[in-house]
Amino acid sequence: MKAEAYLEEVLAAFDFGAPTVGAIRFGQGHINDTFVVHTQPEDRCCRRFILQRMSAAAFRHPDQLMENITGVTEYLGREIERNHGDREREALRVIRPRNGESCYTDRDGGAWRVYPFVEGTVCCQSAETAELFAASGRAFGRFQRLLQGYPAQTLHETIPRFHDTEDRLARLKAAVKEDRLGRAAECGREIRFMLDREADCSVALQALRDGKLPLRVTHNDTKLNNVLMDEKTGEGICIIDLDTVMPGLAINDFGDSIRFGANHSAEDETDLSRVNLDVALFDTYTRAFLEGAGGTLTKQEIEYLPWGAKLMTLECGMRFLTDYLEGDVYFHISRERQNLDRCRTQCKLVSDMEEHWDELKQIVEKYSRSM
Ligand code: ADP
Ligand code: GN1
Ligand code: MG
Repeated sequence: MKAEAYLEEVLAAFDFGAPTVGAIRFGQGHINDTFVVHTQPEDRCCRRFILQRMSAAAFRHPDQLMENITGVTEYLGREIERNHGDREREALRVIRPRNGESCYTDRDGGAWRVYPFVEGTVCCQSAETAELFAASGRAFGRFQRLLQGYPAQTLHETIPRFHDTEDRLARLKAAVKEDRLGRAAECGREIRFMLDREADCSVALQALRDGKLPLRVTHNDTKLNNVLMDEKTGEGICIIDLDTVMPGLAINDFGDSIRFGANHSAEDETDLSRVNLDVALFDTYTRAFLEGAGGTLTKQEIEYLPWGAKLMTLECGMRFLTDYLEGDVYFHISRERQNLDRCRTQCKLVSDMEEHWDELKQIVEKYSRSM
């Protein structure tokens, strides 16, 4: 059922500290149902909260997911304080429902959570300026650094095999074979594009298996719109969307940001001539990410950064295509063929990365040498 149908029940389950005056849909995430809740305290102006129904299609165990998020946000809060930061602004904080759990389960089993709205920030859908993109890179690099000491083994795998690119390809092949909706015929070019890159799908995983890349606590969904930027200074303030914080590869956190931000087009742009990898933005982000990570990454991780970019883009393309073939059951869509269009932009970006591969390698070498 649509999330709106539960709002009355859910709003009553939390103590917002003042009467609520409404909840409206908010943001441009593809996964959760997000609302902004307005309250009206008697003596002060309106306070806002973020209310989210976690996607049941994406997350099978919301309790485990919330255990990860409460653990990570409390840890981040302490680290931020230790660094003399403002934990209320720089880290999310889970507001528990009246029953004391970490989230509220509605009458049909939907899981809902609340965070304070981080005020005075903006959420960008594209890298409007290189400075903003750099700010997001520093924030994601810092995230990596702050969580360096977090006990990774205590984290649940909220989505099994999330960035297992080999498995993503296997799932695409299965969807093509089943072709539930008869859509495979119109995606011949995209399917071939993915199959032609089967060997690539193993590059990072093999490096992990060989001990060349370490497992770290990673965010795993480092789109530009998952970092809130200070509306005045443009600084990356708070990393949000912590649903996929799990043990993973730092190169994937780097790579997903490049996939989404190092270009000037929307993820579902239909005019592919407008979809181009911006190598200068790749350079900008690399420098900022490494600066934020402050020595956390090994030389080998830095060397593999271009692979992170290519693999996250290829994998995301496969996921959009799989979802299109399966009937758009995972990524929210607002129009027909949106997931196919999203897949096509990813293919275009992968091609661009291949074309500029030597330049990308030179950029990371340049920063690796200067570290
Ligand atoms: P999804 O997984 O669906 O992307 P997100 O957790 O990223 O969900 O939230 C969707 C959008 O809601 C974000 O892109 C951002 O605009 C907004 N948002 C989420 N949390 C906060 C917060 N604490 N303060 C302000 N805005 C937020
Ligand atoms: C989803 O949740 P959101 O909108 O930030 C997805 C990412 C994809 C992204 C593509 C949990 O991100 O993995 O890369 O869409 N999140 C999940 O835009 O699957
Ligand atoms: Mg998001």
